[in-house]
Amino acid sequence: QKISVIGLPMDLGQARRGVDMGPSAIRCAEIVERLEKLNIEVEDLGDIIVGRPENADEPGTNLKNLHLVAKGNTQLATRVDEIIEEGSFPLVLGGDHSIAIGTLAGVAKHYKNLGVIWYDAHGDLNTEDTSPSGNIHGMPLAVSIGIGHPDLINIHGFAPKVKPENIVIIGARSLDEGEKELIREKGIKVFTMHEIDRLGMTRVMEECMDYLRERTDGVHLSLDLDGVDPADAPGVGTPVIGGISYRESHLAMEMLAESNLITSAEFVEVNPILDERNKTAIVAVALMGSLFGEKLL
Ligand code: DIR
Ligand code: MN
Ligand code: MN
Ligand code: MN
Repeated sequence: QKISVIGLPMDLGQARRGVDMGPSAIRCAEIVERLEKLNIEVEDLGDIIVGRPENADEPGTNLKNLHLVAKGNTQLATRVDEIIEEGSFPLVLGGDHSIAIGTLAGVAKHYKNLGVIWYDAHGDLNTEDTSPSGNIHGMPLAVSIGIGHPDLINIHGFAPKVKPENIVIIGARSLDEGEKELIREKGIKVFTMHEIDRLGMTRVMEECMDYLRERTDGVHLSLDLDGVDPADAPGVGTPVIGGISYRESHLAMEMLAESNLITSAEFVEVNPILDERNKTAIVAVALMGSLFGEKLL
């Protein structure tokens, strides 16, 4: 199968500038070459152009940069939709995690029961009312289940994109109060760091995949590099200690590769300005290699 790489170099969903250079850093770490070595056909569609904000505050909302975030995601949804239409696998490079709004909009059109693996230190389940920051990168999962600003939830012309019971969050260790309530209310499945410590990554992934296999007809992997421990992935805007190790992440990706469950993926929040010699992009590319079937022997 063919993989189509597309970047959305947007940093407007959060407060740390520089994550718009994520797609470039990931290409510098040779994502295309890495996947081609696996005898996969890869096309790089380049990046979507994002405008610059004229002023950060938008009238009538405390969502930061709402207009431009919605615009970038609307374009991304169309491109991702086209990629799947052509029978290719969309691999989306961020950008901050707000870009998952567009990815999921484009992907979800093609599935009745899309599953989502949300690999992240955070829940990204905030709304305008519960968000402590006003940053849209803390909201994309809520938006995808149809909760949030109409300009975001209706992107690509339908809502919701995903059913709450088709979502699995892995690696959570920083959840806001409103997010915890939503998780309980909607019955979203979460493997926090506690479960990863207690059960081990192997069992967590087995349970995750068993859960999704019986209820979904496609699974999107949304991997926020801050899910990985900051010792291994320091180049992120909102690092949280006590995360998933590089080895555990590598194992998780290899298990996903073996399962053949994943039908689309995105890697987000790589910020080269905050990084150490592009380490986080290199980790992202290594994880993508494993996800697409790389093996040592
Ligand atoms: C926080 C941070 N929960 C917020 N979220 C992050 O601003 O909503 N998500 N960093 O990845
Ligand atoms: Mn996130
Ligand atoms: Mn995060
Ligand atoms: Mn390995």
